[in-house]
Amino acid sequence: MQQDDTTRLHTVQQDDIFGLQFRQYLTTRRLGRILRSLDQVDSTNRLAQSLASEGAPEGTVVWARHQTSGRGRLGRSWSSPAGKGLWFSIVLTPAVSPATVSQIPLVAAVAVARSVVRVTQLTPRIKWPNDIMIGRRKVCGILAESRVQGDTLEYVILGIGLNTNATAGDFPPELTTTATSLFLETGKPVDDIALLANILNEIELWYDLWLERGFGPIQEAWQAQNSSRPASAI
Ligand code: BT5
Repeated sequence: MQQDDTTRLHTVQQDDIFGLQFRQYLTTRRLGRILRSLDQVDSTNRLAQSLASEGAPEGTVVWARHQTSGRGRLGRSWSSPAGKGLWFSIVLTPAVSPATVSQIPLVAAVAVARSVVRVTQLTPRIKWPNDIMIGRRKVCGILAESRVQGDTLEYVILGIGLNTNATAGDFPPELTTTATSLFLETGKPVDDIALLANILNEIELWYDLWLERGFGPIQEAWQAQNSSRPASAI
């Protein structure tokens, strides 16, 4: 772990205001029970990876208000303006074959899309395999990075970037016609703490379902989400 990560790491305690508010909404057994909250980090995926390699338990979440080097897939970057979105990563240690790891972004996409529907009444669409779109604009990107030793999956870092309160001027010029945020779509400010807890609740439900019953229910939910039916009707 880099030195400045350690100095800025903060584990949410029951007794601080942020922790109380977050825990009021959180109904999970594992996800988010350990939450590392930072003002700034290069990449929450990079820090979560470092924590996982030091033995951080399943469900550990790293959340930053600002990422200076947020990453996408294949070396692409993820724009993460301060306080304008949810930029977070979850440590997962599923007892599954490494071959099934590619399903995890879709598990997360189904869960995030359902939370977005519940909180905003918007109708997001999941673009295979890891984007959530509102109309033709991207509101959320998902990046799963895993560590495999031999045939064993050691951990997966599930990184999620969701534009919540960003306005058009918060995006770099190349994204102004392709990106959107929940605020831009609804005109209403988003309570990031409540939404983060809500998303973690939903991811745990779908992740447990996936562990128990495999990809079938996820695929059905994805297809239903992308048909004209609202996700709440699934
Ligand atoms: C993704 O990659 O969409 C995965 C993004 C994952 C970001 C999260 S934030 C928390 C965690 N920590 C990290 O360091 N990363 C994860 P990809 O499919 O490769 O899409 C990247 C492309 O999306 C870029 O090349 C841009 O075109 C576009 N993009 C970048 N930032 C965006 C934003 N904020 N909103 C919408 N589109 C964006």
